[in-house]
Amino acid sequence: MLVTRIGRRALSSVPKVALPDLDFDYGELEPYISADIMRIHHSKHHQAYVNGFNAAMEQLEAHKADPSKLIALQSALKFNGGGHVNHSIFWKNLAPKTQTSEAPGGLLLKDIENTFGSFESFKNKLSTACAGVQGSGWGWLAYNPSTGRLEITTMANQDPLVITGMIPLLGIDVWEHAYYLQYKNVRPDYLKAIWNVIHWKDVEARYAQALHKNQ
Ligand code: MN3
Repeated sequence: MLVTRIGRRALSSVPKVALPDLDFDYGELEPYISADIMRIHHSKHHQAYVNGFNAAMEQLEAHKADPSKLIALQSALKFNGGGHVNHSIFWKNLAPKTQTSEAPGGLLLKDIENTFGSFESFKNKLSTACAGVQGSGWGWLAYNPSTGRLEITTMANQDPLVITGMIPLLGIDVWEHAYYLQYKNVRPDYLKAIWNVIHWKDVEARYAQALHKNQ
C-alpha cells in the first residue's frame, strides 16, 4: 500500500519497514494452521512489531545526539526488529500443502541427512528443540558460516538469529500466539502439523544463497 505523507514526515530520512503481504490466503494452511491464527498472527502481531520498530527508529533519529537514550532504545529495537525479521522469514517458509513437497530435495536433503542422520531424525530433533523452548521463542534450522555446517538452534523471545552469526533457513514460531487458538496448550501437536506446510523450495533457496555467500 502506498501512503503519501505530507509535512515533516515526508522529509524524514528514517527508513520504515512495512508489513509484507503473504504469498497465500489466511485459510490456505488449513487444517494445519487455522485461518484465524494466520489472520491475527499476520495482521495484528506482525503489524505490531512493524509499528514498534518504526517508532523506535523515529526515537533513534530524534535522540541521536543522546547516548543514554540511544542505549535505552536497544531492547525495543531488538524485540520489534527481531519480530519483523523473524516473521518475514516465517511467512516465506510456509506454503499450502498442495503447493509444496513433504521434504526438500537436492543438496539441502543430502546435507540434512549427513548432518542429522536422516530427514525424519532432523524433523524430530527440530521439533524436540522447539518443544523445549521455555516461554516464547523460535526454533531454527540454520547454516553456520564459521563451521560450514547445518545446525538446529533455538532463540528466546524475538531475538533474531543474526546476532549469533548464523544464517536462518527455516524458522518455527513457538510463541503461544502461533498455535494457541487451535492447539491450546499442546505445542507438540502444532509442531507435528506444521511439517505439512513447510515451503521447502524457499528453505532450499536460502541454503543455496547462504552457501554462495560463504564461498
Ligand atoms: Mn509470531
